[in-house]
Amino acid sequence: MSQYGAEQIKVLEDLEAVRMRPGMYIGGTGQDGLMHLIWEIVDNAIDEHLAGACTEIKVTVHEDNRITVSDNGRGIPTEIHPEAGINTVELVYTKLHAGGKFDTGSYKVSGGLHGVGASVVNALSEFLEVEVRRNGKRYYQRFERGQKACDLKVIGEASDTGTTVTFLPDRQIFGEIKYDFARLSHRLKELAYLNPGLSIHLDNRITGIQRHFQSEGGIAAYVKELNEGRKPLHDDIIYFRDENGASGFVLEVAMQFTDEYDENIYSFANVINTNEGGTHLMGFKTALTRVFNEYGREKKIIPQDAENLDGRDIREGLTAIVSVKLRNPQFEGQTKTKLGNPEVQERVSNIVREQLELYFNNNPGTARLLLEKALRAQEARLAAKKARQLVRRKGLLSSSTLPGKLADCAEKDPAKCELYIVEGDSAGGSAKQGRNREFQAILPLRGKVLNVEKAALNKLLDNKELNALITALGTGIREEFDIERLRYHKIILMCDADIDGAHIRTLLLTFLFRNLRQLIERGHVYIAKPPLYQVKKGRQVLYLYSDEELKALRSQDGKDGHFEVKRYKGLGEMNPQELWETTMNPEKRILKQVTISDALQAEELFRVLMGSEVGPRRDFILENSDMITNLDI
Ligand code: TSJ
Repeated sequence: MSQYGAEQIKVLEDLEAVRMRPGMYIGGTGQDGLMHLIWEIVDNAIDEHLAGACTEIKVTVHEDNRITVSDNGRGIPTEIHPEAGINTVELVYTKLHAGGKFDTGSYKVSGGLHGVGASVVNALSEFLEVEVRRNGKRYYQRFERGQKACDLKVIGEASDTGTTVTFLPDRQIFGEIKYDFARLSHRLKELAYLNPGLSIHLDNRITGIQRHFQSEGGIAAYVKELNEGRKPLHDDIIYFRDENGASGFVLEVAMQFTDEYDENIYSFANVINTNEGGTHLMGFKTALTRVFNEYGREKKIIPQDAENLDGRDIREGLTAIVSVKLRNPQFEGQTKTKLGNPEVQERVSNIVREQLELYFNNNPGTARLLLEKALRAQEARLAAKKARQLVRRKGLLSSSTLPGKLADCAEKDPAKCELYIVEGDSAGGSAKQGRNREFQAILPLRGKVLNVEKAALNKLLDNKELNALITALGTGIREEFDIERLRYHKIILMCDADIDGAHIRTLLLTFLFRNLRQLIERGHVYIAKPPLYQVKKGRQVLYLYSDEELKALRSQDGKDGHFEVKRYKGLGEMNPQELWETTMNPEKRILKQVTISDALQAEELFRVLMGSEVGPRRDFILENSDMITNLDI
């Protein structure tokens, strides 16, 4: 009894800690935090699938923002937990990190911010209800803001087994609740590819979109989809899987080379996207480089006197997925998305070497083609390097040929300089007048021109607008990219807050992602957030950046509501002074730093928007309906 009391106090303390500092547990209380709540719950169902006990997962977004996640697994054990003295369901929901306690040796998805435990979701939800179907019975328990609202009870009979969880994120913590539907369906689709055979349903009652994700083809099918719209250099997807019975280590690789220049390698550990890479990715890359060079030398495809191929030469145009499953993943890095387990590198490297050698021996035609492509890439890289050295030596790196549209700044130290890329000539004009010309440069890009030509990204290099951008940045692109020559350390995309603006932003991000990726990786790229509303209250002028702020203002000032609200339709409507005040003044402006995962998403959106299939495009537009409502139809 006294032990139970102490246990209860600990639970309340934990709850309090989570509610006091939600960011520590779920990374924030914005979109990211909301997404974490969903993944935390979904991951539990995925774990059940990885344990071989669940084939179907259903996610429902209700009109009132409740989320339901349901699986057909074994059902959370309802028995009294021997150590804790309470039923296991309650344990899972009230004890921090309770997950591992009754782990059965499956591949827990407990990486990074995921795996903080269902109790964290519970603590941050207005309410959370669990239904467990098990032992022929339906059990039910409810919690409110993390605290038990009733004991686990039997509410009926069950003919199947499974777990259903429904929760409503707490508005006290998250404020207005707005899910990122594009992200939600992207990740569920990814999970379906990473777990072949698993059936995942998404029923979004807010948008009215229902989707079913299921792939028998797994990551090979994923690579195929990623390469849609590109020209593959070989028809087949190179695929292999290796499972080690003793350690339970699983490696899966799917890859295909295209005639593009960029490399797209996605790596996963226990189905978590390891954005920052890690030992599995290192192992893959070193093996790839080694096999290409060894095979190329052996077959005399690489000339005797030629340098070894560099990894970058080989990976040009490669789309690949490297997925590992292991028992004790260590996640490191800034966003906990880098796999740290040291033993993994050699394991992966050995398997990839063996399998790729096998593939090359069985497909000598493809092997030769890929090696010749890599040799051409090497040639181009070496030529570019030589040209650059030549130019350097001659001291011809002056900015004499900067584009005419660029209004450059006075400051010469790149670390202090900012480049605003502005949609449209009229907004560009206001920005030029409103800026601080000491350190802010303006490059207006005509959105229409970009939009017309967006169908063929390769052709973008012939596009005048983008050429001006490349010249202004100073770094060159792809193989010639040289970060040392970057002329501005902040590159700020300033687009209208409507769907056209979103289009252009997507296009620009995709362009940067494919051609100047380091700019994003190193955190040089930002998105400016212009205000949506101007509010005049007598002499006072306020700028509001979201509908929530407007709503808050209206409810606050409801009574003396004597104000004029103006909705900005675009940047062009702001005069130079306003633009400076709201969007360019470093003291007041809101900038969002673009992460590589933003860019990845933009890349995918781009493919969806430009792709040949109409269905996904329509779904995307519906899933981003908050942008649509901003349109003046
Ligand atoms: F954690 C949770 F509550 F958030 C949650 C758990 C949410 C959802 C949607 C599903 C689940 C969940 C848990 N689905 N299936 C399970 N399975 C178990 O907890 C379980 C069942 C049986 C055994 C066993 O050893 O017999 C072990 C486990 C871990």
